[in-house]
Amino acid sequence: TSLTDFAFGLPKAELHLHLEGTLEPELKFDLAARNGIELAEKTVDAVKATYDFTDLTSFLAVYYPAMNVLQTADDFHDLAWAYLLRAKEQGVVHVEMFFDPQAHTSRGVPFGNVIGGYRRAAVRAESELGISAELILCFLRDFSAEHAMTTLMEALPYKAWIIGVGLDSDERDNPPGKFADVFARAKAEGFFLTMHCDIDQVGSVDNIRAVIEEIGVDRIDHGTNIVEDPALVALAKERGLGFTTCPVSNSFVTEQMKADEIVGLLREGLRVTVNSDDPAYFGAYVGENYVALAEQAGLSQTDLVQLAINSFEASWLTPARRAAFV
Ligand code: ES4
Ligand code: ZN
Repeated sequence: TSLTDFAFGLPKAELHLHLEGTLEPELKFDLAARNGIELAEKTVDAVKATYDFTDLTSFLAVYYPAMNVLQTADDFHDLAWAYLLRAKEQGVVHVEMFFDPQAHTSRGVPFGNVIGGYRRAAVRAESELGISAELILCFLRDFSAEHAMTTLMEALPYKAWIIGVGLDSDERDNPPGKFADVFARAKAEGFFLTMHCDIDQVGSVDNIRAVIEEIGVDRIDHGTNIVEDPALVALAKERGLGFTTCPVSNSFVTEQMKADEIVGLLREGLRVTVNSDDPAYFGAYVGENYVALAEQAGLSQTDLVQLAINSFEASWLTPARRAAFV
């Protein structure tokens, strides 16, 4: 349809994308063969049959074990490169990609393999695809604050390759304040800050308040439960905070896309963006997320243009580089 063509053709930034969430079953088989790993599921259909998520916990229980096939720098490069080729087809011209180093270092993979491979793909994207690509180091919130701090120290030699830090994984009993010191140190080192405030988590709106008022984030990942507190919505608007929403992801980890919340915030003038989160698992890359939201909420082409403009305005591009896009 023309809506699909329009959505895919729009130049856009993707700001909420987990590289480990781009592992398609076909590449998983290739990497397993290369590394001599035996997989329980033998066919693409058998792998996809395990993508039967009802909430965040059941998603994460599939997501982490799949990463065992990622071992060498080439593996990480190939994963990111496959994503960047898909992103190109979806109109992505700038991307800020999350990666989860602790999911790899905790199973014995050197930090350098992870970032070395990802960085090589990011550099290649600029020269071969015309996509500017940056990396955001995400801490796992169900690991300790000490482990996060150790990971931040491991990352400092690679500071020039990392634009910001984030926080993901299981939000229950792992509120933002647990990582206040880590994020204060990251800010002092010059990193931009963002944190996940996942959909409908216990105490979600309290966590959103904390990331804004206590952590001082530059952006919020998901965060649409902010609609429960109009005063906080007003503050986020005043600060021009970006929200990286992921409609199709929402429909997997809750029962719906949360289109009313996303579009409501967009209409109120907040810097709402649309992204794919874990596209290999949720079956939708960023263009498909624009289309899904547009169809669900009856968005116009003008609305889609606003979402694309927001994606650059909420990005961490320097003003000079941003001006090349908007
Ligand atoms: C994630 Cl949907 C979601 N929530 C929290 N952490 C994540 N890591 C990858 N996808
Ligand atoms: Zn996410």
